[in-house]
Amino acid sequence: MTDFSPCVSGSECLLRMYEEHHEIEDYQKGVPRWCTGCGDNAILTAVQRLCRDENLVPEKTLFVSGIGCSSRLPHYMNTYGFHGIHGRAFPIAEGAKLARPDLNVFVSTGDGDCCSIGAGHWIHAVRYNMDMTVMMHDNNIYGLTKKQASPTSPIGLRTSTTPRGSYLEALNPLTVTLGITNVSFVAQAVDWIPEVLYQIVSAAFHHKGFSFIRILQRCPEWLPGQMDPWMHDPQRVLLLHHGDGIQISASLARTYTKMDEHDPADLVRAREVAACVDPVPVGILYKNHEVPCYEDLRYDSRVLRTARLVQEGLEAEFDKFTVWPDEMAPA
Ligand SMILES: Cc1ncc(C[n+]2csc(CCOP(=O)(O)OP(=O)(O)O)c2C)c(N)n1
Ligand code: SF4
Ligand SMILES: [Mg+2]
Repeated sequence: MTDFSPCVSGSECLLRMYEEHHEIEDYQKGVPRWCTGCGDNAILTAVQRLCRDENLVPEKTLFVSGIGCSSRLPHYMNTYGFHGIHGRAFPIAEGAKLARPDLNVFVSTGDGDCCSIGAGHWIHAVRYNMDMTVMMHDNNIYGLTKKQASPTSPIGLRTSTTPRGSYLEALNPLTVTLGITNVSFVAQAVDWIPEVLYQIVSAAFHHKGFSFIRILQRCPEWLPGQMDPWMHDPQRVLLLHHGDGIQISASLARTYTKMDEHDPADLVRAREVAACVDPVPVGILYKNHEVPCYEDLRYDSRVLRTARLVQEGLEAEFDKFTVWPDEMAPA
């Protein structure tokens, strides 16, 4: 909240308000290049709203991504951003968080980026449990590279790499994440229910630890109609609600009548719910505040890795390998 008490003049108050209070436009940048109807637009809107509602300082906020349509998200945030390399969003985000634990770190990754090339990093990132909000945009396909099968493509899906239909059962990112040591937050959202998507992104942001959200995301360009069965039939969506999870508004309850009270502290039940694909469970599956964050184990998080500290550390390391002329050698 803005503190006006020490202001010496009205103009200073106004200046302070201008500096400290942010509108949604303050987080918006450029015009998204995603296709019309792409679910990535809804995800972008949800995080921009969250930044506005939490009044996040843009200079203390970082969006990291890998490669893919979904990974373009940092370009549209007026914060710091790192459009990384394919499958490597997690190690980049982890490095940033370790060096600068004061930053709000968000990650956007695709189903290919996270579950194919980045799968090794995904497993270890869950185990390291560093404090960041992860949005896995799952459109069941490689969108950017024009319709190759991804690990989450359903069996039988015809793609450019599986013209006769994919042969394997889809990987379930929720059950995988829930099986990894130190898992601390897992949720599922869908791009077409913005009210719940927003609540989940907000809960993930407030959870201290690695908050993994799988978001079912429409790709009308390569898989038109892929999510229609769930989007057009509210009976095929199971809303998970709880005092420590998401709240269902009266208007939402009128449309989505299939609901379950699910306690996010119950890991065994979370794994059962996560295995269900129809109806698709939407809500917070698991939350555990007790898992330590790697950055807290490694460092006193109050010590910021400032440019000066980093430079001193690097110089000390280089000095170990310096061959000094005799007269200059340190005593
Ligand atoms: C090392 C490497 N391998 C392959 C690629 C090509 N490539 C770019 S994006 C992509 C898949 C993207 O799919 P996904 O992560 O699901 O993102 P989407 O485009 O669907 O949002 C691939 C294979 C690459 N850029 N780098
Ligand atoms: S190709 Fe698919 S995922 Fe990529 S921008 Fe278009 S609709 Fe979105
Ligand atoms: Mg994809």
